[in-house]
Amino acid sequence: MNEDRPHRRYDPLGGKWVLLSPHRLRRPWQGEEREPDPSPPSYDPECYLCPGNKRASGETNPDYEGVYVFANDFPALLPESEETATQNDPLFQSEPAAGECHVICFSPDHGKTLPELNDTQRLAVVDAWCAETEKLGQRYRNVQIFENKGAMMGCSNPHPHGQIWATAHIPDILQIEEETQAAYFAEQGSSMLLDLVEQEIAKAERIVVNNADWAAIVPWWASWPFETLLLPRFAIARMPDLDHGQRKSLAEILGALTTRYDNLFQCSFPYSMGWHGAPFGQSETRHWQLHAHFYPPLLRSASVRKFMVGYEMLAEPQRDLLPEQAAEMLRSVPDIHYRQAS
Ligand code: H2U
Ligand code: ZN
Repeated sequence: MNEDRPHRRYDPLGGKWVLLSPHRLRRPWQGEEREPDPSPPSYDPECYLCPGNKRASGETNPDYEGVYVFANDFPALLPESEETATQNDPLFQSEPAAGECHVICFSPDHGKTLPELNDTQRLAVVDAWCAETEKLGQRYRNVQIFENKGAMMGCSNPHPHGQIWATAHIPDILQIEEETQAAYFAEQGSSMLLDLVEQEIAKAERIVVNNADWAAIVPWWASWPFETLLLPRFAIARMPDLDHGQRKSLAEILGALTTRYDNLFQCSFPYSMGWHGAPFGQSETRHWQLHAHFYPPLLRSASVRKFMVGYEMLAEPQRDLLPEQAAEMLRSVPDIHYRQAS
């Protein structure tokens, strides 16, 4: 295949196509010349997530020292209480949606996001993700862990934090991944993402970083310019099943990946990231492989982003930069965070 020519690549996990137009932008570029962002303060008296500060609800945060999880004051979902009727009209269907929303502060330090925390602090975040998933998984089918980072992604506050939404229903994207992985397992007799991670490590062209347990790749079918998929190299369906060693190596690779993101354009790299694992209450999970998606919006600099508009909204995602080039760019930046280096 001539990869300089427009072509489409298939996403076997998401069950969709992406259009590649690499001839539009053949060579990798350097980020614009600019001053690196200054470090934010480690405490902001106006921040509703800093320790000891008042939240919008009027509640005061404790003087927390590590990770701090609290029930979202403006939850998108409510625990099952009043029955909302299911409606089966073919044109106007509806069903009740019960759930819970929590906020997770990664650190009391207002100015340190994942790449600037140390491995012990990142491990505490991983442990909290596992504990919350395990707890909520006893009551809900899906526990969605995610982090919205940066104003460009609509994040309301720079304090390092993520969110956890647990739902009684299985959301659409999880349902698609359930079906694509189950179909692959039925046809191939093996796990799609376990097969993929070993092939990607052997090929090496789309790897960003890897260690003995994990690999971060720019997927063959990535639609965002610097999109990555974080994959375990061992079979595992759900986050709470990670053992201590696998959590430690996860904390390390999370640091390595997000450091490379920040170093690419010397800015606090915006993204939405989140974890996907087997829905709870389902015993057959051999086809399911835990993984995280990182979707960063930036394209050529700290301020120039890719817009998913026009053709993307109406037809299918399109990209110019090859995933192989994006992986190469992320591999070639230093592995020490630029703020620590300067
Ligand atoms: P972002 O991750 O998009 O910045 O959202 C932060 C969440 O924090 C958001 O869901 C919640 C908002 O509802 N929040 C509180 O629970 N309490 C507050 O005092 C402000 C924000
Ligand atoms: Zn803060």
